[in-house]
Amino acid sequence: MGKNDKIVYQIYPKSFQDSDHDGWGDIRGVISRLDYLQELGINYIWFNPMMISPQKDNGYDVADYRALDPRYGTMEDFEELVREAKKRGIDIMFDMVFNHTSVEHEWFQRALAGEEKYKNYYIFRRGKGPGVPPNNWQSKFAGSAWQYVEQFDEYYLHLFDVSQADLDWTNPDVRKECADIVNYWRAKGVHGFRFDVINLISKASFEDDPNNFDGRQFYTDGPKEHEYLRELNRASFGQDPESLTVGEMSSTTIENCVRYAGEGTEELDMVFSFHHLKTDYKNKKKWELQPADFMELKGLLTEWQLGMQEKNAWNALFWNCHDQPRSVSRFGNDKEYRKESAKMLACMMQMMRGTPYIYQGEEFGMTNAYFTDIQEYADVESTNIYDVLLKEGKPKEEVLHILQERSRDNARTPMQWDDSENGGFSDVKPWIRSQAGYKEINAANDRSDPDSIFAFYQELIRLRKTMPVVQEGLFEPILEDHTKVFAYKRVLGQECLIAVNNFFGEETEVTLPEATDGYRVLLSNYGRTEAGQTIHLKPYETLVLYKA
Ligand code: TEU
Repeated sequence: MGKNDKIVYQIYPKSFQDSDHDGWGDIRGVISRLDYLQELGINYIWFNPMMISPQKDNGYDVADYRALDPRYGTMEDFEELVREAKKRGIDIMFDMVFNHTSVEHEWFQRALAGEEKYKNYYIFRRGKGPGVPPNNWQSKFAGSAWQYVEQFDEYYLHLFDVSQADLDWTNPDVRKECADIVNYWRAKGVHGFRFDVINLISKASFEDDPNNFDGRQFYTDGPKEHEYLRELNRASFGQDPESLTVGEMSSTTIENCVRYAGEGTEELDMVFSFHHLKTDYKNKKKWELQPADFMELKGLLTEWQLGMQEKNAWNALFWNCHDQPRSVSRFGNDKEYRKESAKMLACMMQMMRGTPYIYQGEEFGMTNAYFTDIQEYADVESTNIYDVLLKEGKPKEEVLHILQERSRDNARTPMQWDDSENGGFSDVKPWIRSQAGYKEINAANDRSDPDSIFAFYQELIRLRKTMPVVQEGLFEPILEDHTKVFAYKRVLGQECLIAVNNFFGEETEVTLPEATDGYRVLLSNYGRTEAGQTIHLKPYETLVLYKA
């Protein structure tokens, strides 16, 4: 499958590099930064959607799957990008948004115009009575998941924004269209595909959620999921031995993921699951804050490592993406221990079994944006929830604080290349404000330090590419009861690697289950060169030991 030595770098194209002075990132901007990515060592780039879109949800509302939004560039620019990336040993992964389309998509427009064929591409249902939607499901972006269409006296389903209408995957024409779109991009030289919320495409039924939750139990990991994925695989990327695929799995289970990403199940190569990124949700609610529950985090990561490994299935390894606040602000300390904790988090994640994903800016410790005014936010989820929380009676200061911790825009601010205007992203006002701290936190500044976070990432990537134990070793948790440290082994034949990670800003001690004779230090964020069986760890210390 060729996934073992892959390291994927995620580019949020709107915020990576502007080359044509419109405050909006573009493909030529990416081309100008390929040398940087080659130096980092990654071998795949995942791009968030760059197709034609009204941008209600930053490109996840696709209006034409085969055309690039001209703000990103032309098809020629894209072809050049594919060639230039390939020269540097880098492949391209595209984002396929197949649970829904924009309501501006031709299919939806033709549906509205009364063409039965296209109406059947979507999920239209009668309401329960005048003004009452078909069921009580809630949109993930707040409010009912149903939108009334007067001329049909029916509602259409939108699990996300009202401008994102869900496709009806029970319709074989829809499934064929999606496979054709994948094949279209394959012909352009794209080998990688990330499938957006792909475990929501099979809806089990349309009944009311009896528990008054959002309805997810009826549309998550639905009855035909595995069948649809196998069909898509066979009809498209499965024909490419070089393909690399990942499914974004919302609120999923290990039981389903061992099939989505199992060896030989002919579905996908790997999955993104999000349970570990909810350990700082109070009562499982995204908009209620609490510090991350370390033991829960450790337990979940361990459970997913073991559960997937047992069935020969494969995880994507990640802390960050365009939907998540920055990990160093969330699970580390973005002030006095920013460098140490950024390195520790990276090492802890990337030495596990799976394929690492690095989100732009993570490689030099970008932090949350800490916007102080609602006007600075662009994300539809953030602006919607702002209104909802105010209506619920929360004071404005508190709501702004919640957004500082939880908004997706924390990850979406312009890439901080250097200390020039807007962090070197653009010389005109960017579509979203640059972070206040870019003069200090930027790639150039980080790299001027011999102990840079960037250099640490380079080393992690080098280990992934060259060491079979990192690629294939079995994961084995150790020190499971330690309340400050996440430690594990990776074992392959005689080879053994031990990773020890202090998650806290205080010193702590560990005693490993075995003597460390024969082990050497492979990686340290404190310049440690040797370690005995008992180790006194510094704040946010990470350490990797290795024995052949
Ligand atoms: O996200 C799916 C998703 O459910 C979440 O990550 C969501 O953004 C968050 O939990 C809301 O609280 C994917 C994309 O990654 C995201 O950017 C899109 O907005 C969404 O699908 C719709 O396409």
